Amino acid sequence: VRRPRVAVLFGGRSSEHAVSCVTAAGVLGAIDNEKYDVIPIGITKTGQWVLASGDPTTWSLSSGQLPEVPPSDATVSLTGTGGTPQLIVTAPNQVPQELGEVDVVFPVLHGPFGEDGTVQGLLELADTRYVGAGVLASAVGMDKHFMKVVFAAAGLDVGPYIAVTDRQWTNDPQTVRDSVAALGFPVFVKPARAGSSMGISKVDCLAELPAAIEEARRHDLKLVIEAGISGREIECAVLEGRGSNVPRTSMPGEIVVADASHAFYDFTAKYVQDNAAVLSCPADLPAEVVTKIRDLAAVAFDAVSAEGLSRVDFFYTDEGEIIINEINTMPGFTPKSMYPQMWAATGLAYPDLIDELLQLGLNRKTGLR
Ligand code: G1L
Repeated sequence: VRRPRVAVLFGGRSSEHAVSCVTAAGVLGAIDNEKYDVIPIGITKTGQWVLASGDPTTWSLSSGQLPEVPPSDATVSLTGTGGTPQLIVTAPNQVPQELGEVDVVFPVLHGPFGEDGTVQGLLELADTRYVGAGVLASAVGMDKHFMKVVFAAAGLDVGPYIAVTDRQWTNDPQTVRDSVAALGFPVFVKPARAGSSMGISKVDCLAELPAAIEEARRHDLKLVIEAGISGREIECAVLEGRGSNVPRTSMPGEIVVADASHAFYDFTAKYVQDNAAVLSCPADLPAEVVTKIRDLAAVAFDAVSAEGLSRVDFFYTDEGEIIINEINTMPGFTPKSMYPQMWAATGLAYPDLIDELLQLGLNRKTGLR
């Protein structure tokens, strides 16, 4: 029997193109090539799908430059055939080249057109199995408003917040201001749907609100405004169970912000300034709190019907409350990222984690779920 064919899909029309490339370098470097037939597929910044074979370190940060998928005159496409998804390369004036069937896609794509369910929908249409959350869970995981609605309905403690639509801010800003004042300060103003921590500001008084709202609205016209919660930032990694088993959870980790100039764990801390925020895993917590957080992480995973993997982020307050902040269905995934680090601290190394995800993807049911 032939080895399962894995297409790693990365790059893309996102401001975080380079993050995706660097992540793909990590994944490509850790997949067992004896066990899987790996086809790297890059998506250029303008959206062209191209073959990205060759040395995976091309996509790493080692060159000192931000990696980028270069355009090519050969375009890759994925076609549904009613059961066996095929990869085809087409170039001008050439006979289309068939790369053959794809058994599973590993989508390493950020933000809009990547982790919001759109790529997942494309893969569904082409009858293609893939790693990670499906269309709905991806879309819910991308929308901080609907995420909270779903979490609250599942009995999770989401903390005080309001959602602000374009229409509300345009037609009735006074009601928005009143609702924010009722939350108390500080508040955090966030685009409802945006990659990473983009467009987020901390607001300490009403006078600062309009500028924060306009900044967030550059990323999305729907916003969430959350009451600031003072507490420790605790994260937990969730991995779908094998077969019909319940989700597996890692030891919780704690985000320790080393550099005080970062008011909160922001984009720079995550991707640029490696030392600004560090993960301490396992977090120093009482055993019963660890158990509670792991249980809540699994509840959050199931609440959005996640598949494959998710990172669930909480606040643990001085009063002992565990408040859910968000779920990330496509968490940072380089070997140094929080999600793989939490699994490593729980006894599952990066290459084994990737193997586990590929197996879950290969065993995915297409169509009816
Ligand atoms: F395929 C998985 F496993 F579902 C997967 C895909 C993508 C896990 C994690 C990621 N992460 C990312 O793509 C990113 C958030 C690093 C952006 Cl590139």
